[in-house]
Amino acid sequence: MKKRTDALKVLVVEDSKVTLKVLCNFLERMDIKQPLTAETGAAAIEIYRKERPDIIMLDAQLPDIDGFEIARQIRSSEKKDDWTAIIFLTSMTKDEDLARGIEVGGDDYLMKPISEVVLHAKVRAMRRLIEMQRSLVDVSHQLNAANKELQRLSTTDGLTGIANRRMFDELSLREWRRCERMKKPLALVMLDIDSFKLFNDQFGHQAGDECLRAVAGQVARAAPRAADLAARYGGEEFVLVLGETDADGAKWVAENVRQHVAELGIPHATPSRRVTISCGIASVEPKSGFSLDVLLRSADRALYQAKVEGRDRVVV
Ligand code: GH3
Ligand code: MG
Ligand code: MG
Ligand code: MG
Ligand code: MG
Repeated sequence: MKKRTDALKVLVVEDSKVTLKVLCNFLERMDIKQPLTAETGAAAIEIYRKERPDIIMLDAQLPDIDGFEIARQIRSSEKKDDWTAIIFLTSMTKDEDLARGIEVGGDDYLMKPISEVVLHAKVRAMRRLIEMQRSLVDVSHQLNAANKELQRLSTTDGLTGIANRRMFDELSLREWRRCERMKKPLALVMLDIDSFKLFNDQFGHQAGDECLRAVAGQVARAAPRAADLAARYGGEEFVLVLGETDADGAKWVAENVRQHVAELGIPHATPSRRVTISCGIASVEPKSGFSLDVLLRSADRALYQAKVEGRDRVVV
């Protein structure tokens, strides 16, 4: 990306060697060192592609491609944030020629012979526009970066770094619809840390936060496919969205997470002496009469059942 203070790169396109020399001398006397030059339309387009000059001084009448056509080609090939100032230099003096020059994408239209004073003034005016355009591009890049960061912040859980509830709401619905189209089952796994209130009471809130981060890491490991999602559902509860997965597949995944969490070996004041999780599973092939909400409630009921049955287990 060009910086606002970068020197101007100017391309002069002119088939008369004498005029070309004069124009280059004018430019050099206003501190535009070694302007690029082209004596044909084909050469002009090639240099434009390679060098992306800030300004093109463009003779309208050239031996091969005419200047208006060159301007049209440049304008149609410019990408977003790309802009080259085009100043026509021509001996065509009719108002209609000027209008056509602007119409095809020219920014200014000067009639020959051109005085050094006028050329310098016009380049200065164009420099002002170029600097404005560069600042706009800067601002738009900053806005894009800020937007991306906002997007990340609004979809990520600050404590654990995994997706938050909002992201879950959005992506689970998308996945539900995708599975509906594919006629494949969608599974939800609700995971909840066992006796976590006691953990906080015993070891403090900060240790509780550490524990949440460690468990979140194991939950995230269980969602490696693009269609999977691991999210913090709230408090010490997590959820896995597993596309194209039936209850057996989800059970296998949940069993793995349950074991990995136990293997973290985080000490706890429970009978098992370590932090464990309980999981509830529900899976269904999305169709009318069912909804994501129903599936979620069903997974929640299974989780409640896992708690009732003694915790540290998976219930479908
Ligand atoms: P159960 O086995 O039935 O799930 O019991 P529990 O104690 O885990 O469940 P309960 O809902 O009674 O308590 C959840 C606890 O999780 C209470 C709350 O303080 C704690 N908690 C929720 N969010 C956070 C957090 O961000 N950090 C910490 N340290 N604790 C949290
Ligand atoms: Mg000419
Ligand atoms: Mg609870
Ligand atoms: Mg709990
Ligand atoms: Mg809970």
